[in-house]
Amino acid sequence: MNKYKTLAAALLATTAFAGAAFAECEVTLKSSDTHPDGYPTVEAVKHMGDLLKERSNGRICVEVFHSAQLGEEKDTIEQTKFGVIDFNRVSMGPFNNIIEETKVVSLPFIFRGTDHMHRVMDGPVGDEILAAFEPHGFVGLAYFDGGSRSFYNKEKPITSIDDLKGMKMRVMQSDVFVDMMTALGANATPMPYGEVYSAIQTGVIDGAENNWPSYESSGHFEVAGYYTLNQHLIVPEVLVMSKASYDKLSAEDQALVRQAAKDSIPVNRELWAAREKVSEEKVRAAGVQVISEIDKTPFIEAMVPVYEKHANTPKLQDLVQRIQATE
Ligand code: GTR
Repeated sequence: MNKYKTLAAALLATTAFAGAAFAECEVTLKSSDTHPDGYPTVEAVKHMGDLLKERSNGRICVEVFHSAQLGEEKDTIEQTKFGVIDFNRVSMGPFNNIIEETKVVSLPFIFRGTDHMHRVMDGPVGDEILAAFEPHGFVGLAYFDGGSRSFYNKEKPITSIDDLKGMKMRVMQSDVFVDMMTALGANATPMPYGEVYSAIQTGVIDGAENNWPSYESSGHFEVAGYYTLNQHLIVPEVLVMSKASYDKLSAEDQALVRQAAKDSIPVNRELWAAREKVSEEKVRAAGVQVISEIDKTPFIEAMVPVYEKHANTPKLQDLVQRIQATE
């Protein structure tokens, strides 16, 4: 057998296996994730699928397509809206230009830490933001952890805001993050996650920003070896369902979906906490230079115009105030 025949046989075997795994199910719902198998978000959605299958007596199954097999986040969000994809686990970032409430929890330095983020998202503000997805064709189901995001680049250690001047930095496809980078003096380049590695490698950009697990699993640390722990963003991740797919389920099954999604949160949090440590150790061991001594005050002060521009209605300002007032 030549190489291609072997590959074709392997693919066929995987498909046949997947087919068998879902053969007993009445409905198999598709779920998308940009991250690789084993990543905390991917595993949490698989756990949700297991719960759903068990609680529906094997009727409802979820097939998780990891590693951006169904596309990059912005495109999969479109497909989810139309019910081509049933579930989607994405960052809040790519929703910012669609659902204005998601901008509030994507503002730089809005959360004081992961515990604060949990208290906000587990409470009434989190519920309100989940409900805001519905008029746009999505059912907001659960929030997952995305740690805190920091800058990395291939040129030099960033030790102060001045070092960012003129640097070409990738951001998620959201105006909030474009304006954040501009306010820091950098040149913001919005692009899909899957394009970042080669964009750094070929010099289209100098760097990007992300949490430890993404910096590690994407391999970006191999091409951008300076990581500055400025922690400008704590953006919750969200699991949504297509409203079109949700509406096809009975009320009982809809309740099963909502509960299974909620029950996957503790699994995600536990896996996340462990993965953050493992990823940090891995990139440090690979020789990444980590800059942890950094004064965050100038970064925070530079964000005033970003808040003014994006929290620009009484409703959004009220959300900002309630988040800041949450202990
Ligand atoms: C990751 C996040 C992804 C994606 C990615 C990015 O931390 O988990 O959903 O948004 O960042 O930077 O595009």
